[in-house]
Amino acid sequence: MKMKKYTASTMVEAMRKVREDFGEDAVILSSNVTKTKGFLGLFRKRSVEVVASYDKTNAGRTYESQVRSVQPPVAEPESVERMQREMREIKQMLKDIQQVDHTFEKYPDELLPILKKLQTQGLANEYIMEIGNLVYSRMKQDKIDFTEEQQMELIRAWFSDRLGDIPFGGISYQKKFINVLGPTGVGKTTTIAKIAARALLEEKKKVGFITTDTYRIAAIEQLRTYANLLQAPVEIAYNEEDFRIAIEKLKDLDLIFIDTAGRNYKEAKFVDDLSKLIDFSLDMETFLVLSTTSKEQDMDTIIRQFDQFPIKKFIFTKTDETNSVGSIINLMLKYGIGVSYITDGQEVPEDLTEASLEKIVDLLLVGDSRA
Ligand SMILES: Nc1nc2c(ncn2[C@@H]2O[C@H](COP(=O)(O)OP(=O)(O)O)[C@@H](O)[C@H]2O)c(=O)[nH]1
Ligand SMILES: [Mg+2]
Repeated sequence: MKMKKYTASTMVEAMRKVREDFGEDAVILSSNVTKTKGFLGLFRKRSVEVVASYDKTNAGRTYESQVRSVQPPVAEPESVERMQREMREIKQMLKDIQQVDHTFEKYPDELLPILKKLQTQGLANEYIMEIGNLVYSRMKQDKIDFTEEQQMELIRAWFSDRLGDIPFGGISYQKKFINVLGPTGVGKTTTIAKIAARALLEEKKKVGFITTDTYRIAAIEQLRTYANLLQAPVEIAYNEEDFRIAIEKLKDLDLIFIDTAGRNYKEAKFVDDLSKLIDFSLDMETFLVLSTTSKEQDMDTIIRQFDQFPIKKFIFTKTDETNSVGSIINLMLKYGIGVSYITDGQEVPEDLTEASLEKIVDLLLVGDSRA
């Protein structure tokens, strides 16, 4: 097929040139009218550009039908819409493909369910990869596919290894004061009521409470209600002086639980107030209460805000309200701080479990710390 471009000042002239070369069998491939720039819109020149060819298969057809046959199809509004929609779909598909999670693609299929479960639980990817590498390398070494049970055994071994040096377990009963700190509404008051009830019922200890949470009447009443059930005394400390008097009053008890205010501890001022009010030099164990329903990043911020206090262990609450408890492991490994209790409900004292490595791992793998 021969092809040639013609330029002329009019279409008639352009077509005359085409016919000269190709005769009546010429095929017009495209035609275009352009205007050259003039001066103030005057003296503008028109220029016609025609691309024509000669194709034997079209020989004998009329000029008009040939022109029509090579014109690009006129896009109907409907088909423009369809094309736009298809373009959008293709773009979305490309995006989706780029976002496919390639994290676990190096592992065999039978490992994926457990790795994905750990990911859903919010365990940090670096730990999931360590676990994946461990199990996969053992599979390659033994040249077998591991059953779920065999995988679990290795995964538990990984946790024992990594969490082996971290302390677990409840109050020691070696210290007279038990102090709970933490943000608003995480379950501090409920949790000390649970721990105190256990100490009284199971260990036959004489218990009492001091509350420094004097910002809301309801908070004092809440603690009083629990204390009354246990027939335990409650002292209210509005300031440092009150706190000293309360200690004196309760000095004959075995265990004194200190409830603190739920304040927004992202503000450093509240952390300072706390350090003035409570005498941390006492014979005291201090626990930081965090709710597993919080975002890990927020928990992390709180932990750093409280780093001036001697946090012995964490207490993690509300595991009944979430399926992602990977943050417990992430934070323990990050700060090297262990867990004393986990709580999974509002019932006092039932919904409290003394933490151990096995129970935490059960909570993560089986979804139940009481398994
Ligand atoms: N679902 C659930 N709710 C809890 C748990 N612990 C405490 N709560 C509830 O959380 C709310 C706040 O508890 P509270 O002890 O007053 O928190 P505080 O402000 O930290 O003292 C109350 O409604 C408690 O009953 C738990 O483990 N699970
Ligand atoms: Mg409270």
